[in-house]
Amino acid sequence: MKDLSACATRSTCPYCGVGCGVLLQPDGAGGLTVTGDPDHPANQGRLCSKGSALAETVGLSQRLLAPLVAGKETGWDHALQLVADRFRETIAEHGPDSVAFYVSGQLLTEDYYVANKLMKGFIGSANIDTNSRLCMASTVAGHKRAFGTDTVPGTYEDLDEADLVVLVGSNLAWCHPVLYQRLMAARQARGTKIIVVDPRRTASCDSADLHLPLAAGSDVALFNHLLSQIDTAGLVDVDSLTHTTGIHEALDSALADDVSVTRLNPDDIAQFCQMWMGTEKVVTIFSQGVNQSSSGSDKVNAILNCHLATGRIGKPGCGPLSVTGQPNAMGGREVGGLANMLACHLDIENADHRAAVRDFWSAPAMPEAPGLKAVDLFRAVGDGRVKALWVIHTNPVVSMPEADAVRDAIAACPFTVVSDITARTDTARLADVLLPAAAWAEKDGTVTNSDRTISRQRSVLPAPGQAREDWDILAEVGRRMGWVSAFDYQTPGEIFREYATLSGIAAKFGRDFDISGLSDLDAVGYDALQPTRWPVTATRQGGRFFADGQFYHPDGKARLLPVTWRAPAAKTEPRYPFWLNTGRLRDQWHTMTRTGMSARLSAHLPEPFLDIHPDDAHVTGINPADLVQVASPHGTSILRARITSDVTQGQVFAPIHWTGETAPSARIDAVVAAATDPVSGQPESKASVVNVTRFNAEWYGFAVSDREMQPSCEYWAKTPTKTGYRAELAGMGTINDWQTTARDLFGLPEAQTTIVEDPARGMARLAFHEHGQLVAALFISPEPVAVMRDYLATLPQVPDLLSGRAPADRPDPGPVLCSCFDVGVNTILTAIETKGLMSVEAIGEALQAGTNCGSCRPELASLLASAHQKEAAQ
Ligand SMILES: Nc1nc2c(c(=O)[nH]1)N[C@H]1C(S)=C(S)[C@@H](COP(=O)(O)OP(=O)(O)OC[C@H]3O[C@@H](n4cnc5c(=O)[nH]c(N)nc54)[C@H](O)[C@@H]3O)O[C@H]1N2
Ligand SMILES: Nc1nc2c(c(=O)[nH]1)N[C@H]1C(S)=C(S)[C@@H](COP(=O)(O)OP(=O)(O)OC[C@H]3O[C@@H](n4cnc5c(=O)[nH]c(N)nc54)[C@H](O)[C@@H]3O)O[C@H]1N2
Ligand code: SF4
Ligand SMILES: [Mo]
Repeated sequence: MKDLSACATRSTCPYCGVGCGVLLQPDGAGGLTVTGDPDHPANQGRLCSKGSALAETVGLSQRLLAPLVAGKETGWDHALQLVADRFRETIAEHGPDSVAFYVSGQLLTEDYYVANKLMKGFIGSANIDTNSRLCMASTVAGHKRAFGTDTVPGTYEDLDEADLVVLVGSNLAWCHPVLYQRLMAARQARGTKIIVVDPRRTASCDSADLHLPLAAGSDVALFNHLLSQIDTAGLVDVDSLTHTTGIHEALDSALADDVSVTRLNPDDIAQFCQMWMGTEKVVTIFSQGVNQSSSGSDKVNAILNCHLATGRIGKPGCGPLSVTGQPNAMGGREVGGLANMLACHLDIENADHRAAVRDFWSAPAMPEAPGLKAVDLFRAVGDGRVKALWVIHTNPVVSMPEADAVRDAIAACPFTVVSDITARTDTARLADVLLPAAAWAEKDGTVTNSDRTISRQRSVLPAPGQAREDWDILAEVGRRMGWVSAFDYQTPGEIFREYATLSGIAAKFGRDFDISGLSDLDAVGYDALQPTRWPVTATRQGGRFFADGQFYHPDGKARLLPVTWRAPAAKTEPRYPFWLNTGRLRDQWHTMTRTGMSARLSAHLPEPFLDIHPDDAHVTGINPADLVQVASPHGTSILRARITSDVTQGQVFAPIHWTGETAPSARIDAVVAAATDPVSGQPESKASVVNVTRFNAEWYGFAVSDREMQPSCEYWAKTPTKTGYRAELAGMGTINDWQTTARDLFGLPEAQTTIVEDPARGMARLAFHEHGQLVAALFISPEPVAVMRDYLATLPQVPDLLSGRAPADRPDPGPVLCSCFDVGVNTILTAIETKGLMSVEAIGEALQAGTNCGSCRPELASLLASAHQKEAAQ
C-alpha cells in the first residue's frame, strides 16, 4: 500500500470514544481517502468498519447549505440576529432560566467551551445540558463520589498488560471495535481471560471465557457479592485502605445484598469471583449497561469499590475503565458540558470555584445552582418553562426517552434553533431557525478520548455553501447578544489557549484536569499538536492516576460507597410482561445521518428488529420475519421479529438507530420510559417494560429502485444500496391498484410497467423500465415477502427480476457480513462448506472477509462455529 503518512493530514475519527487517528487525503473533487494513522497511540493504524467507510459519508447530497428561517433559505445576518434577539427578549421578559441549550458529546472541545461560557457566564443560567446525560452522567457521578473528581485512572495500555478483562454492560466488539481488537491481540499474545456481564449474548461473548447473562439492572448485587467474597477471602488490601474511607459501611451493604436477584447460575457466580479475586491484573471495562440505569451511579460505585478495596487501581494492567461513547464525551466532561458542572472539573455549587471562573471570564452573571438535566429540561420545554431552545449536534426527537413527548414539546416551543449538517433529521424538521454547521472533515479543534488523550481534528475540505463551524456560530450569537470582547474569537486555537489557562487556575483548587502546559501554545503549536494525554503541566504529563494513593476529596482519600441493589424503576405486569433492552449495531452510528449514507454499512443489518426468545415468540404467536408491535404506556414501535436465544426469556432487545427519516414507526425511544438515576439524572434506556404483539399487516412489500422512494404505509424501512434504495413495506387495508401505488412510491408516473398479479392470493410483482433499463421493482404478498433481497438490491443487474430468485450462476450473496470487502453470509457459508474452511484466517484467505478492519471477525467466528456444529449434527 502507498505510504500516505507523508502527504496526508492527521485527524481523528468522528465516531466512538476510542478516538482513532486517521490520515486524510482530499482527492480535489470533494472526496477523501481515509486510512488509519499508524502513529496514533489509540489505534496504531487500525480502523473499524465505520472508520473505514468515512469517505463514503462526506458527500453533499444530504447537506444543509444555508440557514433556514421558517423553512426558507436566508443569510447568516438575518438568521443570527433573529437568534440573538429572540434569546435576549425571552431572557428580558422571563429571566435567564427561560432559555436552554441542549448540546452534544460530539461537539469539539472548543465548540463546547464557547457554548458553556455563553450560557453559564453571560446568559447567567446553567440550563445547558448535553446528550452525555444519556451516556456518561452515571460514570461522572460515580467517579466524583469515589475519587472526589471525574478522573479516568487508567489508560489503553492497561488492556495490553491485563490478565483478566471484565466487560460489564459493554458490547466492545461492536461499539469500541479497535479497542476490542487490541484486547484480542493481547489475548493471543498472553492469554488474557475475558468475562462478559450482559443480560444478552453479544458479539463480544464470542471470545469470552465466561458470559454472565444477569437479570436486567442487577449489577450492584453481583459486585456487592464480589466485594463480600473479597473480604471473606482476606483479599482486602490493608495498605490501600489507608487511602480510603468507608470500607466497613460498604461491606455491611454488600453483605446485606442477595446475589440471587441476578438469577445467575451459582457456579458461574463462583467462577466469576474466583477469576476476579485470583487475578491481580484485572481491568473492568464498563459502558451503557452500567450507566443507562436508574441505579447507574450505584453500579459504577459497586465496581469501583472492588478495585479500591483490592488496590487494583492506577497500576499497569489493572483498574476500572469507563469507555466513553462519543468522540468527545470525555472532552465535554472536562469542559463542564453537563448542567451541574463548570469547566475544568470545577463544581457549579462551590462558591470558590464559581468565583474563580467568574473572575477569569469577567462574567456578568453566573448561576449559583445546577441547571436542568436532559429529561427535566425537555419536560420544562413541554410545560412552557423553557421558551427558547437551541439544540446543537444531537437529535433528541429520536434519542431521548419518551421521544414522542420530546417531539411534541419541541414542536410547541415558541422558539427552537437547531444547528445540524443536514435538514433531514426528526429534530431539524421542527426548527424555527435551522443553522448549517460545518461537518467533521471541514472543522478544526480538539477531542479527548476514553483514556484522556487529546487529539486534533483537522479540516481538509472547504465548508460547503454557507456552513460554519459550531464555535463560530455560537461566538457570533454571543457578540450579537452584546458580549463582544468575551466572544471575540477568530480561531479555535485561541479558545483552546483560554481553556488551557483556566485549567491552571482550576488546578489551584486541587483539581485533576490540568492542561496548563498547553496554555502558551501558539497557532503553529496548536496546528502541530500531537495526541497528548492529560494532565499536561510543567511537571507532569499523562500517565495513570491514583497509584500514589492521592485522591481528590478534601482529605485526599477515596470513598468506598455503601450501595444496595435496586430493581429497575419499571415493574413488569400482565399488561407489560417484557423487559425492553436497547443498544447499538456494528455498522450504524446513532440516528444514521452519516453512516446511513454508506450502502456498505447499511447492508449489515438493513432493517429495524426486535430480538425475542423462542419460548416468548411461541407464547405470543410470533413467527420468524413477522412484524411485531412493541407498546409501552409512552408509545409504540413496529419492528421485524428475530427469534433468538441470544436474549433470555422475558427480555426483548431493539437497536436504537431508526428514525422518522428511515423507518418512522420504528423509533424505539418512543417506547422507552424516562425513569432516571436519582444521583446522575441519567435515563434508564435499557429497562423499560413493554407488551409485544404480532402486527397483523394485511399486505407486505419489498421494493428496490435506482432512486429515493417515498413510502406512505403503516410500516416502512428504507436503506441505500450501491445503486439506489431498498425498502421493506407493510400496510393495512386492501389496495386494488398496485400500479398507481407503485408509481407514487417510486415517483415514476411514466415508466413502462411489467406486472404479474394473482389478486386471489394477494400477490403482485411489478417491474418498471425507463429507456430499456430496469429502474424499480415492487413485490407484494399477504405474508412477509420471500425474495432474495441482497440479490435484488444489485438492480439493475438483475436478469430474471420477477421470479425474485437468483439464477444458479449468480447465487444470492446474503446479508453483508464483511462490509469492507462486501462479502455476504451465504457466500461465506458456501465457502466454509465447499472449501472445508476451519478458521477465521482461512475464511480471510479464501474470501478476504475479515482481513481489513476486522470488525466482523467475531461474527465470522460464530458463523464458523454454527456451520461446524450443524455439520457435526448431520
Ligand atoms: N457501532 C456503534 N458504535 C458506537 C456507537 C454507535 O452508535 N454505533 N455509539 C457510541 C456511543 S455514544 C456509546 S455511549 C457507546 C455504547 O457502547 P455500549 O455500551 O457497549 O453499547 P450498547 O449497545 O448501548 O449497550 C451495551 C450492552 O449493555 C447491555 N445491558 C443492558 N442492560 C444491562 C444491565 O442491566 N447490566 C449489564 N451489565 N448490561 C446491560 C446490553 O445488552 C448491551 O449489549 O458506543 C459507542 N460506539
Ligand atoms: N433507547 C436508547 N436511547 C439512547 C441510547 C440507548 O442506548 N438506548 N443511547 C443514548 C446515547 S449513549 C447517546 S450518545 C445518544 C445519541 O443520540 P444523538 O446525539 O441524538 O444521535 P446522533 O445521530 O449522533 O445525533 C447527532 C446529530 O448531529 C448532527 N451533526 C453531525 N455533525 C455535526 C456537526 O459538526 N455540527 C452540528 N451542529 N451537527 C452535526 C447529525 O447530523 C445528527 O443529527 O442516544 C441516546 N439514546
Ligand atoms: S473504533 Fe471505529 S468508530 Fe471508534 S474511533 Fe476507531 S475507527 Fe472510529
Ligand atoms: Mo453515548
